Amino acid sequence: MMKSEYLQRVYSQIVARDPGEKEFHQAVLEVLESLDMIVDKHPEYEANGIIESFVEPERVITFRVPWTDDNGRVHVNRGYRVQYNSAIGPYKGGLRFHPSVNLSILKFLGFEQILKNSLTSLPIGGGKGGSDFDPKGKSDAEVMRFCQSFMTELSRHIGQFLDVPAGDIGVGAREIGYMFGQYRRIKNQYEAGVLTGKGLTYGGSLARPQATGYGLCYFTQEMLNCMKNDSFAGKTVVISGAGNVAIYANEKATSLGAKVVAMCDSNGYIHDPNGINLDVIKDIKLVKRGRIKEYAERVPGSTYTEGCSGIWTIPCDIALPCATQNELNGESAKALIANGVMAVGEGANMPSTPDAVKAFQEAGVLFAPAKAANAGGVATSALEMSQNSMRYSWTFEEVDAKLHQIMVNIFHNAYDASVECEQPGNLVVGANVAGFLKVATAMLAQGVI
Ligand code: NDP
Ligand code: 2IT
Repeated sequence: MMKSEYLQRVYSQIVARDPGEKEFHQAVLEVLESLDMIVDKHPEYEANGIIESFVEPERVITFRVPWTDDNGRVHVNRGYRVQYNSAIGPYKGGLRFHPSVNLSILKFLGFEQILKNSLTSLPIGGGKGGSDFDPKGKSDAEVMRFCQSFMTELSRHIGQFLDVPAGDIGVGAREIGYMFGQYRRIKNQYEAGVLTGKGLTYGGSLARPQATGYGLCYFTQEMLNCMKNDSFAGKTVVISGAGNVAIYANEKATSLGAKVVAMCDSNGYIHDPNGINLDVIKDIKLVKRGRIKEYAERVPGSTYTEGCSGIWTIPCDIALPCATQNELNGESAKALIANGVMAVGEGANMPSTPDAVKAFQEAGVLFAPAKAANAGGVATSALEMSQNSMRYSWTFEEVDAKLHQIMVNIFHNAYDASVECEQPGNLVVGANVAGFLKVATAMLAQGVI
């Protein structure tokens, strides 16, 4: 808990106002604990209600999403967009389609997105949205009808200068394509910069699909290099998830000389001591939209285990949780530490529970928090917006080089802020403080709005 009475009061207020939003409370508490290091030096925050404004979304939109399945049955899902903070740029952040989606999850994601987007150094505010729609087992035509219905309502609330959604869990190139088509039809204008993660033929950026996973590895590599004079070369890596972030984290870690021995989906995990054959994973997940279990049937020497948490009992040097929030708890952290893990890089948003983070920090494990380590995806989304504005496109190498430089800069900004807060190497504090200072300065400059 925070020492500052001001921060305690703000935290008590959000818990009282939004009881039951446990993921949101968790994300806010971590940030306020970090701000405890600086808030006394900035009396202007309290005088101007900056932290109260910072934790309260500028706008929350919820709406009905009716759609018809292939048998003619009508389903009604709930759609959301949390427009959290636009002090430094238009709201920016992904859309998540998953049955677990609720306001608490989207508020935690939108809140973290403000700080993440600030860390990228690019002019983007924070937002998040999605639906409790489950794309699993749906036909392409069903997904298309859902996306069209979702965008029919969302289109009133977004725009290239207002709010720019992208992908997240359950939303990839297919969904972005259907949503862009519907937006273009409704608006009768080609507004490429309204969504990012688009296909290459209609305004997408090269390297955006790879960006989150690659960026995670660039950040982790810089952290290993600067804090332990080490690298990915020769290391054993465990990656949870088998989606967009996990697949490209595997690709980059492998190209940096590591061996990735385990991955998972929400049903279970595979262990391949010889190093995972990523072509097989891509075929199962990206081409066939199948289950990871199939890997063990196709690759001799590998095994499949039902259930996810056991993945963290596999010995590794580097762990990259890339599936979902709170997937790595205190017990899993202890297992990783007992097996000698040296670094953890968060590809997913808030994948480690607070007790897991504490355990890693107390054990001296290098810890790269999500809002810094996975910022490469949204940073490259902002580069997609730049290319759309210029009506131009950069080569893969140009985008990748910018992404690499952005991740290196984020590491150093977070590290330097941790030193200024007298907690050198605590990148949780460093990322929260560095991300916050820019947003707070922009909010102060713009008055009480
Ligand atoms: P995808 O939908 O492509 O993949 C998600 C993966 O995580 C799947 O393998 C999925 O398994 C697994 N997963 C999802 N929910 C659970 C669960 N409850 N338990 C176990 N496994 C689960 O999503 P992304 O790769 O895009 O996103 C992964 C994480 O990265 C999320 O936390 C997201 O917020 C974060 N992120 C994404 C960015 C992006 O650009 N896409 C940018 C920054 C962060 P299954 O298929 O069985 O559901
Ligand atoms: O969590 C995230 O940063 C994302 N899902 C990417 C958001 C974006 O706008 O590219």
